[in-house]
Amino acid sequence: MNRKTFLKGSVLTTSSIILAGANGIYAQNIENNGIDKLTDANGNFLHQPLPYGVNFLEPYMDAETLQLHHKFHHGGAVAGANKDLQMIQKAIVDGNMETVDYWTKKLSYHFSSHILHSIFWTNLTNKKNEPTGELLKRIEKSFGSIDQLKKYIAATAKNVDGNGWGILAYQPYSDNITILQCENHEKLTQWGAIPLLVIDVWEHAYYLKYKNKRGDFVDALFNIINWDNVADRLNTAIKFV
Ligand code: MN3
Repeated sequence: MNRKTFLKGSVLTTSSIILAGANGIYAQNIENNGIDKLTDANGNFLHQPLPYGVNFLEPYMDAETLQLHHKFHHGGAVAGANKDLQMIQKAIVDGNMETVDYWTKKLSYHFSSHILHSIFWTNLTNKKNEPTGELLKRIEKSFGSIDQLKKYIAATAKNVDGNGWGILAYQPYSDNITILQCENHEKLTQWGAIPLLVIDVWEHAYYLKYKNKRGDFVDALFNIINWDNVADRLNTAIKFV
């Protein structure tokens, strides 16, 4: 079965799957409607297991950081988002609008964290690969070259004030790829933008191994970016919007 046939067949599945891509094994986590599976049948947020073992991204991302990051930071966001949903439902039932600002902001923060972390794990691999196809075409159109894009998104991530993310997104309203410098998990976005590649620069993402050297961590990440996954995300975004 070639990769195209496999991808076509995979639209029938509803859980995370591992595909053998052109450049090696990589994680594919996009559902048949083009959206990652982040909730269960009742609409409660799901914390999916990592698509690989905790040693998979060594030495660039150490096992201890990956384990703590996924279990407690991502897991905490999922638990938080579920609580926020319950509290909003309770406020509606109770007719209590006093707390609406608080829980709405909390949900935006926690759910955005859940979305970005879910994408982040699939954006990483231990097989070196480079952008191809439509992704490469779009990168060259918008940024000149892959090296220029890497420089731009690296600087964007390194320069986040406090905790946040560097993000490459597809913006359907301009049919273009764009860079975002996200603060926390939910600030400084553009409406409609669909994240393709996300770089977590919260201190919890790197401090155990890289200490205060955020720049070294961001540079190291370029050894483990799963460009096949980024390309799949772009193709899916273009197809489904
Ligand atoms: Mn994080």
